[in-house]
Amino acid sequence: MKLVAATGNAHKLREIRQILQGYEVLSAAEAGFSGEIEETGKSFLENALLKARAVAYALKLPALADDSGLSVDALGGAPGIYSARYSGGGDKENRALLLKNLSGKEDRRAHFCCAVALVLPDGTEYTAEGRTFGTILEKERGNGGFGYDPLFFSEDLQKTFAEAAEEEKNAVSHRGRALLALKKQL
Ligand code: ITT
Repeated sequence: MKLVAATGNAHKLREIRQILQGYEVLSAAEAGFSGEIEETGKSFLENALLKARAVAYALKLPALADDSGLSVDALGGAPGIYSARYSGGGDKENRALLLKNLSGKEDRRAHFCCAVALVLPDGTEYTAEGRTFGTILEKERGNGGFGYDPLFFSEDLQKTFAEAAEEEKNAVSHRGRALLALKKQL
């Protein structure tokens, strides 16, 4: 099956391609999509659907979107759906703000959430969600991954996602679990 990944995030695209081996996954740019999609949804699922629909209908090809983020217990679930835009800067600034907002807090529990949506040009929609649990360290560890990975100590792996090999992360990650659940429906 050929599908377009409705994402502008190159790290996500790389993980989606590794997880969905056997599928031909084109980037939105490769498929000729250059539009901007405003993420106005109130949940991961709403935003994933919004992105997948925009690309599927514009290109008339099956489109897969991922909306994801980090929820920190002691911060009432923040940054949540605003994870990418948390600090107004990039990944590094987002991690610095997270550490600042958690300074002095004992409860470091957190989880990543991922909603995926696959929309076909005829309007058929498939969705799935995945989660993965861990804690937020006080200092970064590891050079792999992206986003909050160097601070996220995975309960499953007993190391940070940035210290894990790509296949190790994908086997337990929110994205890996969401895409596996989606694949089962196809
Ligand atoms: P697209 O909307 O174009 O797909 P985006 O990066 O804006 O790209 P989101 O709105 O879904 O995507 O925001 C996801 C953010 O959540 C991402 O930028 C990271 O900060 C964080 N995040 C999601 N999955 C992650 C992962 O596996 N590891 C680390 N951080 C992650």
